Amino acid sequence: MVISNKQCDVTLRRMQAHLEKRYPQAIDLPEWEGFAIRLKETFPTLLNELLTIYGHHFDFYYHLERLLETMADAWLERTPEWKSIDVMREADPSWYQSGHLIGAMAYVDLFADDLLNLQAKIPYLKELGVTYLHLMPIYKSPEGDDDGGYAVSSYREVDPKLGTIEDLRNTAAEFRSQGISIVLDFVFNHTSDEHEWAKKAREGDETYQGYYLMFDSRDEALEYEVNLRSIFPDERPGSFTYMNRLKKWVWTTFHTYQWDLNYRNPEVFNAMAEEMLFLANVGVEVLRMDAVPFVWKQKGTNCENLPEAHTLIRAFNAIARIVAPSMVFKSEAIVAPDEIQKYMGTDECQISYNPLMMALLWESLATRSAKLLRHSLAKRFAVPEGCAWVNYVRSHDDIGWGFDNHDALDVGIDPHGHRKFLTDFYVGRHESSFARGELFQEDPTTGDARVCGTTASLCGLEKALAENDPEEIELAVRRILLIHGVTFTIGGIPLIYLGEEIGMLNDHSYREDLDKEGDARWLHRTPFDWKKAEERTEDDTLEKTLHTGFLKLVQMRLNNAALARGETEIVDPGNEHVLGYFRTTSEQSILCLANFSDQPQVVPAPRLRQLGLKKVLVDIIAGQTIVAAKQLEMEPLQFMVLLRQGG
Ligand code: OTU
Repeated sequence: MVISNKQCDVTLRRMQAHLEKRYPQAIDLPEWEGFAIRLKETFPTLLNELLTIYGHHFDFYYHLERLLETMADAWLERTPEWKSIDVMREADPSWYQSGHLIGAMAYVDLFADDLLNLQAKIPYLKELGVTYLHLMPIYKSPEGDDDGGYAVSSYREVDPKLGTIEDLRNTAAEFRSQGISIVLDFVFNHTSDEHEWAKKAREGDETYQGYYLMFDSRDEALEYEVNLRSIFPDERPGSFTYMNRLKKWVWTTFHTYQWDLNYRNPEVFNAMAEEMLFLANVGVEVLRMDAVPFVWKQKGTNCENLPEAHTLIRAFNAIARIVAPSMVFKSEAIVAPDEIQKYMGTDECQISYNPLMMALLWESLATRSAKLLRHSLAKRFAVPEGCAWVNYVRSHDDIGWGFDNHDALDVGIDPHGHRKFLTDFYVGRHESSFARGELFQEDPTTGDARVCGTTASLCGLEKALAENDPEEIELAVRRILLIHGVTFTIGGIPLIYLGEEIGMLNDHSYREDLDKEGDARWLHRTPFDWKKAEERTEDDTLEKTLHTGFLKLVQMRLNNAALARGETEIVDPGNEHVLGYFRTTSEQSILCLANFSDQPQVVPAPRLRQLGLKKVLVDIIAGQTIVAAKQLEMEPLQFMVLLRQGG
């Protein structure tokens, strides 16, 4: 539905008049003007997005009015400090691109026991240069199995084991004052089956049943299910769960206790907007939009990445820009490469995980070749204006081999066989493997499988230590630093999964825990080993080598404008084992080279010359001046950051 500018103005005036009448005291506030200006600017976008989805509802304007009340309420509750940060960010809306962000993620309980203790870990994080901290879901959730917190029972209550909502507010404020932005999840595709809404729905309340997607018969559910992909096939095939007391089939894309929300219902959108703004007011600066591809369902499609999913996110984004402009969205779309970037935009998600590069960094380590990585990045690394990648190698989730089939075919790789090879490689079933990972959700019908394990274990450290092989230990350490070398320098926000910097290994104890044993992702969700972290300060320890390597990457990023915010250009260094890219600003040009082979490699000098480089270069990683007369020699798994002498 399209609306004329005039109709839009009329609606805006109606809404403004409504708010002014409802909040007579607010319009006298000196800061009201700021809110009113943002409302005026962004209202047309918000209205059009909502009309696209809900325009056919007879009570559309009733819901719109309720939404604006929610927005005004949330803005009024926002603290003066956050309102001032809003003003600051409005003047510098792409602050997340400035290059100062260095990300880390952790489970509060595994890293620090609880929120209060987390504040005591600030010095450790600051030492590592962290300025962005993603706390894995800290919300109230069912006892026992709760999908690592992704089954949310209340967005306004903290898991009592971690603290209270007040503790969370204080923690966010403390981190903010120390220069660290807090990132929290907006798990908006589903709630847990213990959320108040779900409980009421189960008791037969039809209003709340309308919050979810429930079908009376298996056949009705099947009409959708025939086109759906099973996300956790090990747990249960398909996407529906039978509620025998209700005699209904509930849509549960993920686990049986995670009920998908029904966004066709405008009340659901409004209710979730309220929850989102509540989180904004707690002090969130980056909101991680969980499971974005799944939020809209349409019969006859696979119910992933539908245009309406984008419309919904843009509507949420417009609301955030009006009420809490200091908060930006991070998209979590672990989908086909063609789809990932569609979620990026200053009016949608300003930043996004980069799962393609993540998967291909592992692919390159396994094959010892940068062929597919280079080809895919050259095609797909560029992001829309005002957007940034979040570059990571591991997260709390599994690794899926999400490269594009055509990209693989372009470089002579059979995509299907290659995926199988990669899975075999990382679960240690392949003879050339250095990795110790585990299988996740092998789907016997499609043959798809994913992989779990910590960075260090997948890079070969676990195996090398077990075999007490110093050479292999050295190579494993190099692999860890090589792939992080890329995430820190290629452009975007690097994200450390805390523990990587000290080489934490897999934790097999999850198998003895009934709530976890079916989910191999717990293999790499290990309690942070503070004793091991202490070892970083002792000479000749592995921890020190790794940690120092990370500190070097942090320093390099902070000290080189081109690495922090230059343009990225992927180049062909004339050796298929080596990934090469320039980072360039008007003042500086840097060439990064990553050798994925565990053998020495050379980059031919003529190729370097062709790329405009001189014979003498400075590698700021090794701290060495290099003369590349005939060729540039690279050690096994070496990462180089090359500067020209004299700038
Ligand atoms: C996300 O992941 C979270 O990261 C997971 O930890 C949760 O279990 C899940 O949502 C449910 O909340 O399928 O294997 O494209 O790939 O949302 C992990 C997005 C997942 C999905 C992603 C999902």
